[in-house]
Amino acid sequence: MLTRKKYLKILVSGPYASGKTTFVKTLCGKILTTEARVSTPGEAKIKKTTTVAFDYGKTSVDGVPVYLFGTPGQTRFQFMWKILAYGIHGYIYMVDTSSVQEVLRARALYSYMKSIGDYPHIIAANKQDIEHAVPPQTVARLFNVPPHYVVPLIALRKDSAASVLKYAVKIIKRSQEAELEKQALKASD
Ligand SMILES: Nc1nc2c(ncn2[C@@H]2O[C@H](COP(=O)(O)OP(=O)(O)OP(=O)(O)O)[C@@H](O)[C@H]2O)c(=O)[nH]1
Ligand SMILES: [Mg+2]
Repeated sequence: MLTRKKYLKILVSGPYASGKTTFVKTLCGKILTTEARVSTPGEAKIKKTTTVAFDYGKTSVDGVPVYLFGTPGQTRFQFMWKILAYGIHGYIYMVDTSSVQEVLRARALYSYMKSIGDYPHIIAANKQDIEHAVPPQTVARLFNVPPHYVVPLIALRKDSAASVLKYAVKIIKRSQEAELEKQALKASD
């Protein structure tokens, strides 16, 4: 049975190099990371290190402690997503919007994320500071989701990261309230 939580566990998932670790770091400062050198030549061209297990950071939103878990992005570590999803209240799906190709790559993995469980979530259209970044409304269209699912993000900036997290918490809380209401109605039948 769902009860009101005193904390929130939120997963930050998404493809390789979409900005998951950056997001957790920007919000939480000092975090636990498991970065290792990228060994795949193609991927090493993009950046030198990658998350191999998870990122972990703690912050709070309106006094509620929030535990953030960032997934690895490389497909060979994808099995970690299910493990990290244990006990989550919702997730933020990170998309690199620097090109349409990246957005389409993210779309395929989004189906995988949804197959893990039907959790409340939002899609973060990251790297909006890059010239000609794909706008959030186009991401929503390509992902075939309502526009309010997708929010703009520059994970390098604290104010932007904080407002995306705040929005995610709002969506999660709203979904929890709706679930509690449903349970209360059932109990009164
Ligand atoms: N311009 C720009 N670059 C960003 C932004 N967020 C992240 N980056 C860059 O994108 C690259 C990948 O960032 P990471 O945070 O390592 O991405 P990740 O999703 O954790 O990567 P993996 O764990 O390897 O899947 C880094 O070079 C970041 O500096 C952003 O908002 N704008
Ligand atoms: Mg990472």
